[in-house]
Amino acid sequence: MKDYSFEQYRELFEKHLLDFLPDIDHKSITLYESMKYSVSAGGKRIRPVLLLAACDFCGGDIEEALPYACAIEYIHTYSLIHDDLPCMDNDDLRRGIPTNHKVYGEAVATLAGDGLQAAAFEAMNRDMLLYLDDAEALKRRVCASYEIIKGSGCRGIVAGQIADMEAADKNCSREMLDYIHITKTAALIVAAVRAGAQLGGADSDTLEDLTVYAENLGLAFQICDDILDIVGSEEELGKKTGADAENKKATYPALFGLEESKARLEELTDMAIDALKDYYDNAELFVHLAKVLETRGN
Ligand code: GRG
Repeated sequence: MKDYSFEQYRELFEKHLLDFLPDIDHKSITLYESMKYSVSAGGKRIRPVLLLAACDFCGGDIEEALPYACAIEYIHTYSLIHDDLPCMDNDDLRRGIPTNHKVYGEAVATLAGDGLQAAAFEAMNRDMLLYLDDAEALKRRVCASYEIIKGSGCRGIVAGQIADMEAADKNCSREMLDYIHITKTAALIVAAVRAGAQLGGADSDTLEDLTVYAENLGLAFQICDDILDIVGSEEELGKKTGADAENKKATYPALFGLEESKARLEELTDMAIDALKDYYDNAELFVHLAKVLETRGN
């Protein structure tokens, strides 16, 4: 077990960030440049780090998990590119730089998102092809890729995106808001943790505990994001603030106010940490990450 810090997993990940973007001949260079532009723009890299850390935590080889870590970051980045498009949230700034469509135009940005999603599937499938003769290793990889694809699809971020759009400027129930948060945000965080755990060969109890951790972390993450949209700054976040209110988005602070949102953030953080209490110091990174997140929103 490497038992790295967040920064060490992140550093390893960054070295391989572009490894799984397909070789593209010069005729498609604009597409490649635009994919690379958004992937290389930074971001916290929470999903790939969680994937690598969960793999490590469960006894797996993190080098072998890199195609899946890249895949989940490619999918996350594609979702940000598409979310920023004029037909969606129409944002100009992301990760501290102009959004993809501001630089490359809407059509190329749409294709860059499509290309990144396909690159994610390609990275995972190419890796699986190497293990056709090793049933156990192949099974872990198929399970990991299933988690990632499920989180990125119609039971994950795509469902969340449409629910988020449809709830704007309407009365939204707590149940609907939870559904939006679970699909739009928690699904890919749960996918990262579960995919890493599957790659590491987790037993069913550990997989369940990590899932409870990730579900609570995912919800906390979105509430924190919504709080920061009100109290954070553009420089700190690398994106425009106040956008939720402007777009009349259904958010936790909009429905319940800032104080109740902070209390819910604390409650979810405690539940996330509590899910891993039996693992003591071995779960330090996961506990630390939950606490850092909570502090950002408070
Ligand atoms: C377009 C299919 C599709 C989905 C879009 C990602 C998304 C769904 C919408 C973006 C808006 C938003 C607030 C989504 C919730 C998830 C979230 C908090 C994304 C931002 O993730 P970070 O903070 O971003 O990890 P970085 O840039 O650090 O990677």
